[in-house]
Amino acid sequence: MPLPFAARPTTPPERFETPPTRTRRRRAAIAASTTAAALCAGLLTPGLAAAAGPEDALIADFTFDSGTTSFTGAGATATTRGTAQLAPGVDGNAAQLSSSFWLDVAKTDGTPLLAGLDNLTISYDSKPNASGNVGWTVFAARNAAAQAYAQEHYLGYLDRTSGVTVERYDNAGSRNTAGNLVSTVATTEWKHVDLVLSGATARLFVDKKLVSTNAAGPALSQILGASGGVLQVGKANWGGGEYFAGLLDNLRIYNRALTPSELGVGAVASDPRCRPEHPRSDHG
Ligand SMILES: [Ca+2]
Repeated sequence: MPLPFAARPTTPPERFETPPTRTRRRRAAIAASTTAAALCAGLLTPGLAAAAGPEDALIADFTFDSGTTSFTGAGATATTRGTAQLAPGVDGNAAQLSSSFWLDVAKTDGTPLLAGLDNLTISYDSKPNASGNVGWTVFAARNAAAQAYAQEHYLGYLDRTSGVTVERYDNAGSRNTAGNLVSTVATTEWKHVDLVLSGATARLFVDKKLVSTNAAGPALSQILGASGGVLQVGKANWGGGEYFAGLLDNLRIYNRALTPSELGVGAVASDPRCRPEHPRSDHG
């Protein structure tokens, strides 16, 4: 909603009419560093932050509201495997995933979506089936080959009505579970799940509440390797395939770690970038 004229700031936020150049970004960085306190105040007050927002960081955006053979959004394409099944979702349609409908995701030009990324945010809404659901909503692996025990190389979710586990594996000879995240928040209803990766650190939010933090996982680029690997929705490559059974909607992937404020999470004051020793640096 627009603010009344009198309430608008006297110095309007810098807005880019065209994609910002490196020089313009540097200028913005300098401006940002001199007004870190103001920007952090903005983070604490939704609607006042003027910096590039989460939408600028989107690299995949699937609403499942149109399409059947494939779904597109934010430069990514999810290609249907099996036969697409859609059902009423959080907004419009949701993907009704199962062993007969899952998705391969890549950039629209066919190249791996997650290549080279260590900072990432994955968000979605899910409503798993209460039974017959292994839980693999999102599965990013080094390649499409079947996984081998104690040699796993993937980041994958096990999303069930009993809770959510995120496995981060880059194993070589033993199963190291030190980087995993576990939520035991049980629900049979729709829930919103955000996973924020910052290198070795991962934070898992369910319904905008932090449920698990783990600072000891392998970075995503280490898991996926130089090629960038594969990204699947609804299927993991264990044996002949293990699947998610249930509804998935609003799958969005961002190429940086969104802040608590951007996630709509309350505990903004804990954002380390709002501490004096960590001026904001995401403009450069
Ligand atoms: Ca939808």
